[in-house]
Amino acid sequence: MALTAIDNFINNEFVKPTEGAYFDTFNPAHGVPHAQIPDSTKADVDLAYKAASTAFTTWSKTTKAERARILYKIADLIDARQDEFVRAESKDQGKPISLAKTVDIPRAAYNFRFFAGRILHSVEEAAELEGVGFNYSQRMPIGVAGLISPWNLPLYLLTWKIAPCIACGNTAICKPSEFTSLTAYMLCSVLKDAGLPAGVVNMVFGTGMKAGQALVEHPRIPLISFTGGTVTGAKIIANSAPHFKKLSLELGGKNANIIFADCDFEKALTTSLRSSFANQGEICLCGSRIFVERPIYEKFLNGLVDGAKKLKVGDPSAHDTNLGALVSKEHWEKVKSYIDLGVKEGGKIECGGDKPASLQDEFQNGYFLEPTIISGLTPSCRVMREEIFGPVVTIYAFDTEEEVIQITNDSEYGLSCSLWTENGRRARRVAGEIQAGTVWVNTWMARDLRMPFGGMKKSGLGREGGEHSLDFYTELKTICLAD
Ligand code: TXE
Repeated sequence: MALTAIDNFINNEFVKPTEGAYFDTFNPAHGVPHAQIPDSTKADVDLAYKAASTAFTTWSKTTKAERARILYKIADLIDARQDEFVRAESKDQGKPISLAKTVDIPRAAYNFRFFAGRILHSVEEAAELEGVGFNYSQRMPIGVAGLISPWNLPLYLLTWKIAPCIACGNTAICKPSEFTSLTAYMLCSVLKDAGLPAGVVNMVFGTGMKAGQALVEHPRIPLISFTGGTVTGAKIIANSAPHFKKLSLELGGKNANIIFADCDFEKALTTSLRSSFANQGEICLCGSRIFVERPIYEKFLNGLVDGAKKLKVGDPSAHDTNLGALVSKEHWEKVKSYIDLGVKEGGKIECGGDKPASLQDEFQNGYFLEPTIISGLTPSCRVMREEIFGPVVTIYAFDTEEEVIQITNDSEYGLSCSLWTENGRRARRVAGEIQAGTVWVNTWMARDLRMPFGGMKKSGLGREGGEHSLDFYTELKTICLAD
């Protein structure tokens, strides 16, 4: 089968990487190469920078109304090509097509629509300094932004960065994950067809070590928005430090899913199956540490195991598939090694633990893993502390509210948490104590893009969403006019 060859997108043109080198990416469901990705280097980032900095001089002066018009058009064109995007995302990442259709691609379009509207409705501060003058604040676009995105929600997370970046008048150089570049490549034509001027968004494909690092170390790129692993986040902080860059880092998580005995049991159970295994557990917001209040522990565990066993793992393009393939062979091995570690640490595999036995022949080399539930571990075990980022959850019985708050907060991470209780006072009390950027009560993954989003501790730096995205993608200044 011919491989899909993709090229960089600089100044609204598709161009080959300067060194002419490409590498293969794999179709995760079949375990075979399916696309060739430019192995871009610093020279390509420099070319993109030239285009983006030239475009900045005019784009930063374009009216908000005109920027919004183009962003709305981009959203409409993503919608118009939705099926194409859905199929490509599922094939490239391994995720079930139903998820790409209901979550990834609609949200990519909505990211543009949301920020198109957002910039039209912002009002800045003004204050009179009596007897002296009048102050007002003004937002300025900053310049060329480096946008580095991961492989788990490829187009969803990339557009979450591009939309506010260009809505605010900046220009961008994007570096999508080397594992999942296809939908970013397809987006380039959409941007051009929507009338986005040349150089406003440039796409440099390749690895983190070469293309990503060149963006981070570029002395004239003043802001970097990154979503990915915590270890990479630490490197980005160190490598960008000499240039005092503005950073927004959305990193890993080890999120608690707390089930109190007074919860709506069926709702908690059904949603916990989703928060454990959606996108094969490859969402930074998945609730991988399940804490259940002891009186309902056995019943909840049995329900969760029954539910997990019924989930259909396999062909990502089949409409009734619940879990597709993990993104890569290396990632499959990493996740599997945590399951093995769980056993060594004294855990009991309640279900799953390996490749499904029932895969059709064509998927035998794919990176599939059964939904896995591990019991019997204590909160100090590595499997209960480190991010696994796969279809693996631990389950643990707790006795008191104080105890569960303590074990939830005893983590290097602080991205999100779900808690399930019908007691409103308890919900507010516990939510107030949890160290996480987002706490969901009786739900999961409900996101209002107007609200702040980000992580505490090693889950990230900064907040994005609504006003907070505008804060990141603009410089805010005060102008004082004397009487
Ligand atoms: O992410 P990386 P990986 C977690 C998850 C996963 C782990 C590693 O635990 O197992 O991170 O995944 C680019 N300078 N999450 O290896 O490496 C890279 O090319 C600049 C959590 O895929 O962090 C890609 O575009 N850029 C998560 C992006 O960074 C660099 C989503 C993310 O890759 C770079 C994905 C460097 N030195 C993984 N090194 C989430 N929070 O949603 C890499 N990159």
